[in-house]
Amino acid sequence: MAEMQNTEVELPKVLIALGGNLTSELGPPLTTLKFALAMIRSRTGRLLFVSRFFKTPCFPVGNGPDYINAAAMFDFGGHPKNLLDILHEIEAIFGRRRDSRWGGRVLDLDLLAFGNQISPSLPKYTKWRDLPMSDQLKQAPNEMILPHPRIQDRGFVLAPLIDIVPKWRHPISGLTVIEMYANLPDYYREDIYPIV
Ligand code: PH2
Ligand code: MG
Ligand code: MG
Repeated sequence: MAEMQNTEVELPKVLIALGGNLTSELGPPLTTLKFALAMIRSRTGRLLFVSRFFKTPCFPVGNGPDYINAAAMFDFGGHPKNLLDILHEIEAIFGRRRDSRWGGRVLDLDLLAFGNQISPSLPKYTKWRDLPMSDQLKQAPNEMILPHPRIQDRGFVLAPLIDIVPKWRHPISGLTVIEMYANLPDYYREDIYPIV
């Protein structure tokens, strides 16, 4: 009889970013984010590694109140699109309206990475990653792009990631979270503080 194979399948590791800067029906952003994490845990059935919660200046500066940002990691057995649907449903439950691009929001759940998956293709990923800042305000992809094209550009995403996966490597650049954070211009790291 053939040797039994080890049937334990390693599930893809998922990284998500959480953010909010407006009060929801539940309360201030910190309260909303904590509830959202509990819902993600119950909807995905997975144990989350969760960062501290950081107070971060609104980007672009002057566009609204400070944000609370956090990051989480877990493994997930479904398709990335299933997870994106779950994240969008949770945003909707908390009253998020998906209208204005960089306006304030009660809850923003961004899928940053799904294992090392590149989606829908490397050229499309590269196109969005390299979109000039002036166009980022006007254009948004209408399909899921993985990894999230802005990971390396945002202190408010990288600071929480340092808490949970400092050595995680970007699937395309190969840079670690620490290296991406170090590469940011100083002003993108300013005034980012853990609050709890
Ligand atoms: N999200 C945005 C726009 N600006 N600024 C901060 N500090 N944190 C965010 O999460 C954030 C933002 C759009 O998703
Ligand atoms: Mg976002
Ligand atoms: Mg979003």
